[in-house]
Amino acid sequence: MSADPRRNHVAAGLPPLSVALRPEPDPSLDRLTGHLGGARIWAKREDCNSGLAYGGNKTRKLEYLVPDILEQGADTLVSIGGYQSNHTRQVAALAARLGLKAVLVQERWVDWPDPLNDRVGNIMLSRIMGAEVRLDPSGFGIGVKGSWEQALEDVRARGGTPYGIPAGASDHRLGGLGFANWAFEVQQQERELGVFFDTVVVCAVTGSTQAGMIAGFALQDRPRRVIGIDASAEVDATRAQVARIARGTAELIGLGRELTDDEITVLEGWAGDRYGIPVHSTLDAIGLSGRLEGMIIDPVYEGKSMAGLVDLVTSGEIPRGSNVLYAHLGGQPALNAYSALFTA
Ligand code: 5PA
Repeated sequence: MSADPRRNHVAAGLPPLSVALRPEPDPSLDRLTGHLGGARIWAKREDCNSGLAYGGNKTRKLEYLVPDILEQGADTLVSIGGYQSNHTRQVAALAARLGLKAVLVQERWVDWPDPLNDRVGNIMLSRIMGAEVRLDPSGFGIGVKGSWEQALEDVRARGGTPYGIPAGASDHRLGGLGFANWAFEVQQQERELGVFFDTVVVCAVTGSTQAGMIAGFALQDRPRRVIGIDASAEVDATRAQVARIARGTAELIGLGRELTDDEITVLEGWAGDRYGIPVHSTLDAIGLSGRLEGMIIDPVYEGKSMAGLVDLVTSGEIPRGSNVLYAHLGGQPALNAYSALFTA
């Protein structure tokens, strides 16, 4: 047995840092289902999946990076996102929990006029947790950024050992594993609930959330649709990234066959023109979830994927007899940077 209890966890085949809360909230969204009058809607609530700084989809992804972080003897996690990145907030929380430092490059991904955009919500939480926050004027982009490479270099130059975590923990060999495991958790919940979710709706931006799900579900016997809703307004880049990460994750978990193109569905139509800027359908979806279910969703990600779900269910594209699982991936702290939207 290692002196480090997290390593023993890994040896026992458990996530190295188990931060998930169980049992989860009641997954049925009956009032929303009744209102839309079509398929039955359920939600798996990643917004309340952890006690670690409000949780969210990054909590699951990062759990699976911990062995590698420890193995490499890193002392500083280095990551990147927008000012209101949920991901970097989770990196700050993980660093705090592991006793490491965090350097976060926070770029101006969204041209949003709220004057407290770089002060409240996620970025404030990261500062509270002790992260070094570097504001950078660069715009949105999910690729590797020079500012992030510079931050890694700076940590090395001051004698530290950085561990680089790309945007959304996605373009990382292990980035899809958290949600591949999610697919098996869903299967377990289905047994308990006596239901089969034939359709899953999930927001996609850096891609490893949907990609992990696709790979995980592909290992199961019964096929289902995993519909990604692009929230980046750059659907081709999103789709390519989801496909690449899904294939890499499938190989890692031993699928033993190549994923086909029709297993990778990323739809556009609800992102508006730009990442991070809500449109009418986003605000309608936020209002519907709040008023009918007391379920809070944000204007950057979940408001857009919920708008997609509403349209797909209303139009019958997801048919009436379906059980559709909405993956609520968190993100509410960013609402604080969008207060101007909700004054009435
Ligand atoms: C994010 C991402 P993927 O990036 O894995 O596709 O997930 C999209 C997504 N919902 C959906 C919420 C609440 C999210 O935070 N957020 C990023 C961030 O920096 O926070 C990676 C972009």
